[in-house]
Amino acid sequence: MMRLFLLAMAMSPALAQVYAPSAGVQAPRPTGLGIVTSYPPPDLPPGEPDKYGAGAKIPQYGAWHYYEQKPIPDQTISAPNLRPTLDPNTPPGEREYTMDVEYRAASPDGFLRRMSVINGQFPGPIIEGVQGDTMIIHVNNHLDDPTSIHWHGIHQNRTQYMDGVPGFTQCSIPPGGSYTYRFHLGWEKGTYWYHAHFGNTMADGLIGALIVHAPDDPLNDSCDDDQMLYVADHWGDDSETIVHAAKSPKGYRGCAPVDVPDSVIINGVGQVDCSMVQRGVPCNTDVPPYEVRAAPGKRVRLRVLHHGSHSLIYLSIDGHKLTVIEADDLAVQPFEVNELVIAPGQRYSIVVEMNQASHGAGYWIRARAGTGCYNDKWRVEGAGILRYFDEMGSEEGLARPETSMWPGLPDMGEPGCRDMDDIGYPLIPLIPIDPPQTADESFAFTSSFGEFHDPETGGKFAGWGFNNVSYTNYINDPLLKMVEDGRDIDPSRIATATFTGYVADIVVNQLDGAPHPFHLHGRPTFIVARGRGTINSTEGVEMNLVNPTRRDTFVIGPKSWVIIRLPLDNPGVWGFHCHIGWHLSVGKMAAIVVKPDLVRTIDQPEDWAALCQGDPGFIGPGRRSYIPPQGR
Ligand SMILES: *[C@@H]1O[C@H](CO)[C@@H](O)[C@H](O)[C@H]1NC(C)=O
Ligand SMILES: *[C@@H]1O[C@H](CO)[C@@H](O)[C@H](O)[C@H]1NC(C)=O
Ligand SMILES: *[C@@H]1O[C@H](CO)[C@@H](O)[C@H](O)[C@H]1NC(C)=O
Ligand SMILES: *[C@@H]1O[C@H](CO)[C@@H](O)[C@H](O)[C@H]1NC(C)=O
Ligand SMILES: [Cu+2]
Repeated sequence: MMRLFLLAMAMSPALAQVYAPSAGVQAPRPTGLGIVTSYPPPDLPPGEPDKYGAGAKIPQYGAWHYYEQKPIPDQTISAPNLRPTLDPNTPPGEREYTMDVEYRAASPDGFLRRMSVINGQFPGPIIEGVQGDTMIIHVNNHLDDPTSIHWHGIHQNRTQYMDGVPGFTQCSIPPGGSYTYRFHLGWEKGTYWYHAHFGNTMADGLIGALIVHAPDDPLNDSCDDDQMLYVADHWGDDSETIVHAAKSPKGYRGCAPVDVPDSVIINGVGQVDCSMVQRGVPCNTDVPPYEVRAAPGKRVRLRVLHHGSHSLIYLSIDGHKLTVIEADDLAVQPFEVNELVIAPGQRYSIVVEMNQASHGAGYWIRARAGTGCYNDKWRVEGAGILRYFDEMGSEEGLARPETSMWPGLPDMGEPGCRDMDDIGYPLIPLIPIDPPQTADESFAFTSSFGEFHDPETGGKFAGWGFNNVSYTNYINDPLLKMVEDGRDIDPSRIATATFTGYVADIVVNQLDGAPHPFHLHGRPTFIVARGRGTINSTEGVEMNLVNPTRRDTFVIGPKSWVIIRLPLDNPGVWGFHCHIGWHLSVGKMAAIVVKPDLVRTIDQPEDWAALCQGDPGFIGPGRRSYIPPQGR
């Protein structure tokens, strides 16, 4: 506790310095493209600077690093809608959306860059449906790179070819191409999201919420106001640049894991320290923090969605307890916390009571990147403002808050860097469901950073994977097609578990000293056991088989393990991967094949097959796509 308190104290001056109160915050959404401060490039070191890592520098790593920036488009981003609006009692039917995927100029945290966004918005538009709907979503790719959209948490029951993972369940949508996703909402309800699944291009802005409403949603009338609260760690460099650098022997900014972000953004807005960013790029030192506005006296539901690429984010609002009511899409027995920890891919709904002040008052929203989980040298913190705001009230005199942080959760050491249900908040489902009491199959995954063997070249390289295999993405020969054709999945291509029974237990031993969030495609899973160290067998392990928590994305802490119990009621070839986008895009992915015989009975639409025109031997994003393995 003492240590926590010191941590909070230590951070306050930094906040004060960056967000010194200024007169009259303009509340409508900042674009980040206002006042621009540009630093001239400093003298380059002798010789040609290596644009992928060597020579150039960034101060955190004791050096400046330079990366070639993508050309800045003329058009800028526009304001997204942040409130779901669809009535849960709408009769189900066909619900149609169009997504234009294109480049836009943006400075989410002040640093000007090219982003890839949907319909000109960042975060992207909220896609909404009601239970029983058929979603029809047309995606038009105006980028110079391939893309695909994954519907995170949606089951894709009998439509696994619509899961949106290139090299897995489809071939990517080429530049200039279009594809229509069509899928049914079965028993899904709650907060989901969508994102690009090509490389880590979701980090360039291809993300948004997907909300499924239902008339019998236990959370349907718990609040007076329902708003998105997107949080993410953010980088000024383009994802392709970062992944390319991460795969080089030097790593990105001299570091293979791409860990410390430039900033943390809230609803797409943040404040980078412009004195620390790459020189020669316009940087706005005066992006106002994002303001979440709600009327005094109201109960506000904030749907927190972490769409970032690495850090756990520790979220708190000064002076306001957070009542957690939903974890991923799961309604949970409500509980109160000062601070919440959320990993990339996860969602939480929190209820905030606007009972502390009257119109005009502001409180800091803090989003601390859990950099202590992998590097305790410095901190990156994002800030937003919770503003008490009457609709009829005045815009005058809205000052920066002067509130201070309350004791939060530890972001390092024990019990830090772990999931909520691993630090004493069990996330008990509101509607109890016991998992099947026995499993008829089991499989174990071990995952770690380490040395991998390249079956093609015989070389060795450092990276991530499962069971000693770093995923090689034959992007034009998707795994689903292989299973359909009755071909075996080459074990040197990806670690694969194949299940033909009714229920499987999956053990995951996570050997790294830092936490990783794991996402299972296809359906939520029961988390029946967790522990420290490694386990070799499920025998004798005590499992929670009475209403355990169930979700689609869970963190496994440093050097720890998890057992998930998976009902095999959804035939398909499902991705199981680290949701740290920088790890996913360099091979930390496994495949779970459920009932291959049934997979073969499901036909894909013709336009699906039409996407697969490229060379089946071509390797897409994944560990060995661009740079041959380095002998290290
Ligand atoms: C919410 O769901 C309950 C049943 O769970 C139902 O009685 C109620 O009418 C619903 N409220 C709304 C606003 O749809
Ligand atoms: C893979 O296996 C080799 C040989 O058994 C071993 O040296 C290496 O450390 C393993 N790599 C990982 C990441 O487990
Ligand atoms: C479990 O496996 C690890 C690594 O393979 C091994 O070192 C350890 O001895 C095993 N433990 C048991 C109890 O079998
Ligand atoms: C898939 O559909 C089957 C048959 O309707 C159903 O029993 C099962 O629960 C569904 N599974 C998922 C994960 O939605
Ligand atoms: Cu990871």
